[in-house]
Amino acid sequence: MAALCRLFIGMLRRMFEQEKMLPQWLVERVAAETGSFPTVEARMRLVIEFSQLNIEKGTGGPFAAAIFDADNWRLIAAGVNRVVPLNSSIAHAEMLAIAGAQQALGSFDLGAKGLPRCELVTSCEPCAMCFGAVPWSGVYQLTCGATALDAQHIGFDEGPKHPDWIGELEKRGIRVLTGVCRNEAAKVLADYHAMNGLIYNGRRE
Ligand code: AZG
Ligand code: ZN
Repeated sequence: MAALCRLFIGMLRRMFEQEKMLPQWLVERVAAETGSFPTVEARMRLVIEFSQLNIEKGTGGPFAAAIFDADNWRLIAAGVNRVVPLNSSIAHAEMLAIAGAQQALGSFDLGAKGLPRCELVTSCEPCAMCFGAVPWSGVYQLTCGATALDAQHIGFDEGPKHPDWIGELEKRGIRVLTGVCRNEAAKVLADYHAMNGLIYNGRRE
């Protein structure tokens, strides 16, 4: 009986922790998205919609990312920026999308044998931290919307990234596409700026 209670409490705790990591609206959307997104623009537009919803619903910053199965173009996992609500500087959209896909596929390596090829689609080019996470994630392709300059333009510090970051990823066998629906992605950043959204850089100026 005591063991059963512990199991139940553990399940409840895990459910609660999972809900905190991603907002409930996104958990529900990911579960409901069973369709295929065969064009890069369709995948990016879904991710941009998540970034817009994240600011409208007040659940975090103006960034979103998702992992797609490149064999059938279905959504595997998504993430939105949760730095402020989770009090966590590492809760960037890309990090949460990668972690979610690794949990969903049961592998720390999304490039492992037997898994589908995985594409990381992000509403904005990765910052220095997320750039570092990409080679370790096992994704085969990185697709970006807005540029790092678009994020810097509204005050975000995207960190000291390698000047040839695309070349560094390509050297490791990761294809990189940039500027997909850039204007639509950058508009979310501009909207966030216009509504006086918090710019949560780690250091005071
Ligand atoms: C960020 N840049 C990207 N690409 N994604 C996030 O979640 C960010 N948070 N701050 N800069
Ligand atoms: Zn980042």
